[in-house]
Amino acid sequence: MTESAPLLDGFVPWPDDSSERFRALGLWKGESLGDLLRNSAAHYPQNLALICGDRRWRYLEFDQRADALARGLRQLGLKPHDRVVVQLPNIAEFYLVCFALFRLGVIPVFALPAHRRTELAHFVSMSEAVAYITCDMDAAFDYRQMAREIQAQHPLLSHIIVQGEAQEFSALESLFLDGGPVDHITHPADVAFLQLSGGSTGLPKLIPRTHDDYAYSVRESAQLCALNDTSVYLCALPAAHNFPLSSPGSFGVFYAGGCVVMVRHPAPEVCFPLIETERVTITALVPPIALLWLDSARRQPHDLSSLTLLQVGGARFAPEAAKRVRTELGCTLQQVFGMAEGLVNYTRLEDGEYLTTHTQGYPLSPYDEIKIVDDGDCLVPPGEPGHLLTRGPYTIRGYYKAPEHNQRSFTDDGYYRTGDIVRRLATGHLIVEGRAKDQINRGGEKIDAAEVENHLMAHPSVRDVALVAMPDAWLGEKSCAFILPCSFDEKPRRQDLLIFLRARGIAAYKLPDRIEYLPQLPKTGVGKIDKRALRDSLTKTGVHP
Ligand code: OOB
Repeated sequence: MTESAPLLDGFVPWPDDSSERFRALGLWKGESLGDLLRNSAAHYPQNLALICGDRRWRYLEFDQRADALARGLRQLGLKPHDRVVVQLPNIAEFYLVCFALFRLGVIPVFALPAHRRTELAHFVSMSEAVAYITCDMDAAFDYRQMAREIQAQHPLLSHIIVQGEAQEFSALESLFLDGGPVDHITHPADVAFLQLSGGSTGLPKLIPRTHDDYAYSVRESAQLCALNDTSVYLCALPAAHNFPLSSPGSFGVFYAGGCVVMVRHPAPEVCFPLIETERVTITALVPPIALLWLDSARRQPHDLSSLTLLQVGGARFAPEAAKRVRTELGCTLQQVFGMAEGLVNYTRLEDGEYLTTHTQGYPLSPYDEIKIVDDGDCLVPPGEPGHLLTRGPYTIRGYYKAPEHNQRSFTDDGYYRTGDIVRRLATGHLIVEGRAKDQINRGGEKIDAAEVENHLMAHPSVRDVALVAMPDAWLGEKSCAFILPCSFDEKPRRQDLLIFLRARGIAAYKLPDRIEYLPQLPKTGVGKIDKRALRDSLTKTGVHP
């Protein structure tokens, strides 16, 4: 640990008095995320830590493999504060890469498997990454080809490391070097990794999470969910997302000495047999997958009795569906309303049925501060809906290298403007009522409307465009693009627009689910596109805003 080394450039730390307070209260313990695995390897060396396909690793072996990879990555030339974009499917190597990088003080930038060329290129350039770690193929997509295209545009990207058939790139398997434990060279107050924000301003921002703050949220979440060394967690959502990573997620399970079972797809056909054979006790899903599980539960032959806790979060879970969890899956439901920027709210295991099915819980930590305010930042009366602002021991004080954006996203006294509209019950539980940010929540996958609009505007036949959310029974929300074509008689065909968007290299979930053409887009009094009128027009018959 190098106490005096400067923290990552571009990171906005907590003010000194807050940091001192969090340390004095014992919330920030001065441990790095690399220690999290090291400690469990010391306490539970022979406990099963990870199951991935045929591979079953005990803690000792897991820890040693992480060290071996750290040595190889160090030999390759990676050094503290270097940034490395990591894009892996749900495979065991994902965690090895995480812990190896944490131990080196190298900073992973977590991309999701669905991200494509333009998004990856943006993460690489924003973080000035020196390396990209990915896999050969997944879901019939060749990540190596994408790596070639990105590297051609980004000469600073010196290393491409591929799990599987590496072709001309460095094979991840070749980077495991035997030797003793790797010393932690990170300062716990420093940035451990960069997460991606859902975004609402055109381009995703990077979220710097420190060892201290993240470890705190992991430990507290593990305790809140009563994890212990017999817990078995099914990681069915993309492993790098904050929910399955830390709420309490895999890291919470590693902290508690339990076992993580990785699965590449959250479909019931894949997950139910694993729940039965591995005696899974807890998992986390987004609402559309939870619905799929509920619909399949009755007609499947597998024994799901080991499952005691189903966490659902990332998007609104309808109370009618929430009520079915206990009866149809036979386990406790926990709603989780969190954000990669920090704050996570949970319904508690001891909450009654109403609170569990109708609310999104309350903050993890008694030191989370929340305010519910009107458009002028004044507190709303108790029980009324308003904008949710928050600050606390694990909520960031600024995005990475984004000073202008930070002016808008944070108050002067450090509260993060979540963009969510919530209401607080007398019990303290929050209900998410809506959203003020220009984002579409497609079953937990966040779509930045401005980002997709920018891509569509690049099409020569599009004069103007607005992307809005439309209700969907399955996903909660889908996206609809309203297009003002340059010539109404020569409208671009829907199929051509989708081909155009795909060719621009963006994740498939961002492609509009529906496209409508209008001779003009409705405007508000100040001349902005009236998205509310467009959204309303979708819920009425016909489209005549
Ligand atoms: C989680 O994190 P992100 O960063 O992908 O998305 C955060 C946003 C929130 O601001 C809110 O708009 C929405 O997703 N959201 C929910 C929700 N959970 C998240 N909206 C309604 N109900 C919920 N339960 O999505 C995330 C991070 C950690 C734990 C869980 C979810």
